[in-house]
Amino acid sequence: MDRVLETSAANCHPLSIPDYTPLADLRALQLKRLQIVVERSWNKVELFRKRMDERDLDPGDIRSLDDLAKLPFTQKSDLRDTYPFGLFASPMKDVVRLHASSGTTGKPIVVAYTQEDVNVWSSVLARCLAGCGLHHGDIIQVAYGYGLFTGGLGAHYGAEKLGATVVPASGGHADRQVMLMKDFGVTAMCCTPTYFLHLIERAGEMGVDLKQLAIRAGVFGAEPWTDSMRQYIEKASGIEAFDIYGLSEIIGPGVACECRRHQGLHVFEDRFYPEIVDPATGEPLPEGQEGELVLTTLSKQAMPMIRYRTRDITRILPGKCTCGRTLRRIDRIGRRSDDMLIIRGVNVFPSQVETALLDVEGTLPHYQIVLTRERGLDQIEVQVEITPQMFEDKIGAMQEVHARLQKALDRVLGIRAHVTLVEAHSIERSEGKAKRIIDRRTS
Ligand code: DLL
Repeated sequence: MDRVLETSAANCHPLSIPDYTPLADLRALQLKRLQIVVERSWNKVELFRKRMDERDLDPGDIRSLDDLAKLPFTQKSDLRDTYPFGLFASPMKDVVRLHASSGTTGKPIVVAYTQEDVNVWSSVLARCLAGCGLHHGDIIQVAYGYGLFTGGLGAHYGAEKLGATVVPASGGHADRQVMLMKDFGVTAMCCTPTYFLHLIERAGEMGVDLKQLAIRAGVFGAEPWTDSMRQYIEKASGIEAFDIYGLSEIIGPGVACECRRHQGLHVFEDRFYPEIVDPATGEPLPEGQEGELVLTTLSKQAMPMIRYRTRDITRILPGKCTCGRTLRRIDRIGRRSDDMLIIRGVNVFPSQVETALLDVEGTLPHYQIVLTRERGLDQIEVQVEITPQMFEDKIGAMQEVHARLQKALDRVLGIRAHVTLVEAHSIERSEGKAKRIIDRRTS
């Protein structure tokens, strides 16, 4: 297994050289690109120009990176309101690709790429994969969905750019995924963390020991997952698991990714400028403080995004990563500002549930949170799968797991959740983003 850690631009993959740009040069590059993208948006995107006019601003007002804070935010509703092509800054004849992300309601949001945008996307993805220790000669299976979702094609083009061999498996067909992994000598997997959990399980049932296969890395993202989940995956499969972050509005996967030091996710900030703001007021927050991630695309042509409110909660980690990259790092994204459940006045996040349950032995990382309302009062039930051994064991062992889980949840949640232990496999497996919350409350 390749455990050599790169420490400087001198021995990194050629595509990763921008990761090590000296800070002063990086800031100068960011400002130059910011000025160009603001000018472009002002010229080409009606909504942006209108908002700039309302603030009495024009592109010439952006003289430093701090001036970014003067600019108006963009949010998901802006994409919905201008559906499908209202925020494009390039004519359709220059758009080579469209993707779309389905929201919870109504129409999807549509995003566009010029050829240059696709090239940039491929190279940031290649930089992600290189940072995970992958290179020419690796065989990378892409089990993110191919299609309008950005995961599949994004990872595919990045892996090709890296010079690796791509296995474009797309999502689904777990048995076939395991077979491909084994027969093709796959060395890395790109999929959602919950889908990989499913593959670990299927491999076990098929009598395939992942630890005996060539696979050594997994590049997992598109949904929140915890460090406890990483430990579970690494222990069960013998691979090194990496967190990759991104969103369609900005480019897709490849906005930020962990390196082999696993000390946060490096933001490819020569392309995407990160800010953290107070989710309630929109005021910028200092480094180290947790808040909402706001991103500005510094070189996107077809659909630039200025100060896009991601709703994802994280912080910029202070200090430098020991890998030598100068790119700032964000903390793992555990939650969104809009996935917070308020149960009887108490804020509850699914990630708290995940951490609590994975700490209790005998449970499996498959769970669901079911919300109901009884006589006007919200109830929360956490359904957790337990290992088959535990299920077959004496009642006493199950009661003990139940008690430990109840205690762990009481501690993190601050309200009483009803714990239900369920048999392995009874919770539906995801092929993409897992559905953790079943809301049966009727208002
Ligand atoms: O999920 C892009 C992607 C594909 C990222 C493959 C990583 C790997 P969307 O469907 O637009 O795009 O969803 C974006 O997913 O705002 C986050 O809330 C969440 N998300 C993505 N990656 C992570 C992650 C893709 N590593 C939304 N950790 C984002 C936590 C993530 N949440």
